[in-house]
Amino acid sequence: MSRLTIDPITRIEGHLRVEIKVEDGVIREARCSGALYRGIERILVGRHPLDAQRITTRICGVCPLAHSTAASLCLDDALGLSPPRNGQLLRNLIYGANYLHNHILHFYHLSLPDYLPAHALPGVLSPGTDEDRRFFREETQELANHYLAALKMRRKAQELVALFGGKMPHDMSIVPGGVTYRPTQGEVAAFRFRLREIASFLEGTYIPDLLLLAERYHDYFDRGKVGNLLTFGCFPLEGKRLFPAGAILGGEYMPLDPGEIREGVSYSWYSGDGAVPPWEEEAEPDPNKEGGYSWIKSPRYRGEPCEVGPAARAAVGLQAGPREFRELASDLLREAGASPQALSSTMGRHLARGIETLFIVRAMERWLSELDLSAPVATKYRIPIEGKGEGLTDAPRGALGHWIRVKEKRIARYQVVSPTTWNASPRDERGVPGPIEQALQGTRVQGDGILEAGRIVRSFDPCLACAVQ
Ligand code: NFE
Repeated sequence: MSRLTIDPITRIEGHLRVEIKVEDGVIREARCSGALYRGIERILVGRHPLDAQRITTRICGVCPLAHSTAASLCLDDALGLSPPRNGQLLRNLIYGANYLHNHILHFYHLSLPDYLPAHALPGVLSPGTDEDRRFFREETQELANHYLAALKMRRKAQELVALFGGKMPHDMSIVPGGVTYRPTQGEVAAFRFRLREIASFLEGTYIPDLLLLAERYHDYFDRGKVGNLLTFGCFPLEGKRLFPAGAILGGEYMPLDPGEIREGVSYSWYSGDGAVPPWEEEAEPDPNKEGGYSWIKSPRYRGEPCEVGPAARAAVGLQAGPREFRELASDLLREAGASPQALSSTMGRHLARGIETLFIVRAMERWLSELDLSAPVATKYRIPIEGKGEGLTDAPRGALGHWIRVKEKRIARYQVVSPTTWNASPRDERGVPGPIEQALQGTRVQGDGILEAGRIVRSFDPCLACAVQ
């Protein structure tokens, strides 16, 4: 049996360490490890409740809007607030822009290098091998050109955030009760212009590139599978979410019951054992814990490890989403020659990201046209002496939850369970591996496994800055 440690396996977004054991050309065992402790939840205790939104946006430079949104939903709940329709639309537009940025970044800059020869992208961290390259020379050149074009599109997506939300990465706009800023007519026009440019890039470049990748690497619809899927849904408007919440366990769709979320630390460097609801968790850091191999905890839904992210949103959307989504997802699945069951796979995740990126950009064009620039964008609030709140949304990488307890007008407890906590979690108290570990185990590999493991793990778009708090 050979043993390989890939550290870091992530191109940016913190350091994820993955260890695989390969025997007879198959990954027999995989372990994911988050090597950095943050302590953000502890920093929050004793502070003013509104600090939760300002501080948690600093968790991550890639998805700060996700934490801004989850914290604001959490404080909306604790303070009993309902943002006006205009505030909801603006929140969705700002957050949607961050989704567009994240998915273009993931496809072109974090994943494509896994499939292109190293010489095509000089200076980019390559998997260390040029095996299994399946594009013609002209296609390789074109994809490398699109790698550069995508950098411009990312800048435009960041400009969208800046127009309504303030300069990235620290938006100043999404707050409890709505947003802080009512854009001008000119800013709406500037937003619309950039959004159309991004939509053209998605339709004319990203989706064709994605379908080409899916065609050449079609076998990756059978690699890196998980099975159980979970989403909290996202982009609420008047009580309905553009992507519905729900789970698929053992192939069965079910609506979300947040009371079924537990977080365990059996193999994590924290005191304690067993699994508790996040809002009751009191685990203390314990770097010398016997059997521990990660700072990431092990969230479970109904006791099961669940993959979160675009595959979960697409699979649940196909069951319970709007008709436009079901049609778009079915069309692109058909074009890629894949079934809905193949969404939870290496290539399925890439395809699901493409489907939702198109769906989101179309929804954003609609939301923009619905803005009323003379109507309020926020509601007033009062800090309660005691209270509790829950903020559930989906971040680009999957289900994100924030939970708060307020006592004497101060934060008594704050918990964050982020997408990569779900996906990169270690084994739980029953010894069941986390989703990425499951996706790796059983995979047939050519050499030492570095190529296949990189492609599989990076299809989840792991972010370690978010995974450990
Ligand atoms: Ni740091 Fe994030 C997203 C969140 S992933 S990128 O998407 O929350 O754990």
